[in-house]
Amino acid sequence: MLRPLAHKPLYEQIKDYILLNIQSGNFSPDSRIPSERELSEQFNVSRMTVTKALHELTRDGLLYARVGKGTFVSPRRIDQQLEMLTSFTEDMARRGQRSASRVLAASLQPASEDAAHYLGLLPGTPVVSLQRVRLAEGEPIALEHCMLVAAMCPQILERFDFSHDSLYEVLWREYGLGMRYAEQTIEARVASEYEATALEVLPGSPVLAITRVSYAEGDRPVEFVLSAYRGDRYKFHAILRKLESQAQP
Ligand code: 16G
Repeated sequence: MLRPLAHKPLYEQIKDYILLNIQSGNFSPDSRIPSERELSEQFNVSRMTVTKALHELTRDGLLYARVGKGTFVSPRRIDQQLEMLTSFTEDMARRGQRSASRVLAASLQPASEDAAHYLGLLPGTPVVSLQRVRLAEGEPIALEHCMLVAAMCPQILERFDFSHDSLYEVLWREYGLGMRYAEQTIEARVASEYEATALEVLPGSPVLAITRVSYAEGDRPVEFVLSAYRGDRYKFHAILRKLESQAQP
């Protein structure tokens, strides 16, 4: 089945074979793929060739290895479009996934320098501080620490249970705060021990650290959020358009 004389190296052809099987659903997420020995016998190539193919697919996050158990297909990454302002609950619902949250902390706190700056408050002004692990199909995806201007949503923590309520829905339905736009930065770093425990990954695993400030009508900042999304489960997707006024290259 492999073509030794083709210009594509044999290990690349094995990669293609595995990728095709993943794309067609033949190798489903979290299922074990054939062992190195099976693949080398099937294609009549050396173990080294197969090892190289599996190593590259693992490095690129498409496969993962479990010591003594074999090589498995990675779960698909959640692809979030960057041009739409959505809530976690909406994002998951659009993908047909069940969302939930573990509330780690919820209280009124004096605004830190940073929170005050982004929310347009004086440091020390009360903010609602809500820390949640966001789950998709029961699996932790992100750790979010959200700070809200307390005066805009009185009694929110007493009235709602954010282990199942959607924050954006409550803000809109109960407080008339519809999010109009948000500004966010995304950077890669490794998970702290605290984040790793909450996300159920090894300390030092990659996360996407996101800082978001969301605004309601009248350019009023409502929330300042610091979050860590699992690097192995999340990717962001953006459509980039050239400005009409921009000259062609
Ligand atoms: C998203 C937002 C977060 C917001 C949350 C509300 C990002 C990076 N963050 O996770 O700022 O607080 O949705 O979700 O997208 P909820 O309405 O489901 O509680």
